[in-house]
Amino acid sequence: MNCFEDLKYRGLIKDISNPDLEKKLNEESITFYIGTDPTADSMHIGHFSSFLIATRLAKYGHKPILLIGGATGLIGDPKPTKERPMITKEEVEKNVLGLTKQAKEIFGFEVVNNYDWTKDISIIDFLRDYGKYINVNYMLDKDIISRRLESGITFAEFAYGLLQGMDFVHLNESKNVTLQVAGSDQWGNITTGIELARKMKDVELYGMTMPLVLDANGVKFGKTEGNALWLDKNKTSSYELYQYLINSDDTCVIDYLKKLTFLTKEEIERIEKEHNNQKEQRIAQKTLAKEVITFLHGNEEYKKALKISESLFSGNIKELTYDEIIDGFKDVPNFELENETTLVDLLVNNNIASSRREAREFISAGSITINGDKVCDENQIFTKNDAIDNKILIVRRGKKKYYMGLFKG
Ligand code: 485
Repeated sequence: MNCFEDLKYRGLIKDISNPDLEKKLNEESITFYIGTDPTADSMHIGHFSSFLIATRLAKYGHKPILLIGGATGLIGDPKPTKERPMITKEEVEKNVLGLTKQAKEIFGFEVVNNYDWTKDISIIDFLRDYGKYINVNYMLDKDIISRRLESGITFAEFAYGLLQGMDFVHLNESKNVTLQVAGSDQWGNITTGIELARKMKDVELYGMTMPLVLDANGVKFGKTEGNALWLDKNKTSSYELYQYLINSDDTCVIDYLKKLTFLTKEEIERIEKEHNNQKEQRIAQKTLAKEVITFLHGNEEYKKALKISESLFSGNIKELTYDEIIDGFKDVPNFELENETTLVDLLVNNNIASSRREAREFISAGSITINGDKVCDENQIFTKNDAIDNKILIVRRGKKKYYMGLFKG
C-alpha cells in the first residue's frame, strides 16, 4: 500500500485542498506541520489521535514539525458555539513548557512555538502585511465564523484564522513546509493559510484534515463524562487508560485499531476475524490497549496496567503493590480505619451494609471478601497486620462492589 492508500484505508482523510496532494504524498518527500494550542499542560487522547498522523507520515518518508501555539493560545481558536474564556499569559507559558516536553518525548519530532515569530510583529505590520490580503467576506464565509455571527464573535477571535495562516506562510518560508494536517474543525484556518500564501507569494500550499474520532454514542473519542483522558500518566494513569480502551464498543474498536495503531491492514483483518469468532474475549480491545499504551507510556507501564486489571478481575489483590492498588481503586468509596475493628462493625460503620442484620446476612451468604479472601466470622478482628502493606483493606461485596479502607498513619 502506498501512503495515500494507507491513510484512506484507515479512514484518516476527510478533506484535501488539492487532488495533487495524493501524488505528492506517494512520490515525494515533503515537510508538513500539525499544531495545537496550549489550553492545558498536557495533551489528551483526542490530540493524540490527530498527532499520530505525524508518525504515520514520517514512516512514509515525510518530515513532521509539531507546532505549539504560544501566540494563538493567547487568543483562542473560535468554537462554533461561544467565545472562549481568555487564559492568563502565565498559564499559557506554563502550558507551552508542558506540551513542548510531552510532544518531544512521545513523538520525538522537531517542536516549534509560534510565539517566537509572532511576538515582534507590530499591529501596523500585521494589518499591512497580512490583513490587506484577506477579505472580510472571505472570512465571513468560513463555517465556524458564520455560525458565530448571530451570537457574536470578538475581533480577537475573528482574527485568529489569520494568525494560523501566518504560521503556515512563515513555516513555508523558514522550513519549506508545504502541507498542514489537522482535525476537520481546522479546515477554515488551514485554507486561510493557503489563501494567504497564494496572494502573498503565489505559492501553492496543501491542506488535509481527518474526521473526528467518535465513540459509539457519537461523543468525541476520549471524553468520559466531560473529563479528558490525558496523555500525562500522572494525570491519567496507564491503568485508567487501559480501562477506557478495553471498554471500547465492538462497533468502534476496529476503526480505533485502524486510526490509533500502526498494525497493518493484514494484521487488523486477522484480529477482526478472531475477534468476531469470540467477542467475549475482547481480543480487539486488548490489542488496542496494548498498542496505544505501549506507544504512549512504554512497555513497563502497559505491563503494569495489565497486571492491575488481571489481578482485579481474578480477585488476586494481594499480588498488587500499594501504589498499584491505589491506582486501581481510585474511584471506589474509601474510608479511614481505626486500629482494629470487627468484621460486622467494618461493614456497618462504613455503609457497606445498612444494618447489623444486613451485614450478618452478607457474611453468612459468603458474599464478603477482604483482600481477596472470603470471610465468614462476623466477630473476626481486623488490624493493620491483616492489611496490605499494613495499610489497605479492600472489601468486596457481591461480585462487583468494592470499597477501600485505609488504616491511619
Ligand atoms: O499554526 C497553528 C496554530 C494553532 C493551531 C494549529 C496551527 C491550533 C489549532 N487552531 C487548534 O485549535 N487545534 C485544536 C487544539 O489545539 O486543541 C485541535 C483541533 C483538532 C486537531 C488537534 O488540535 O481541534 O482537530 O487538529 C491536533
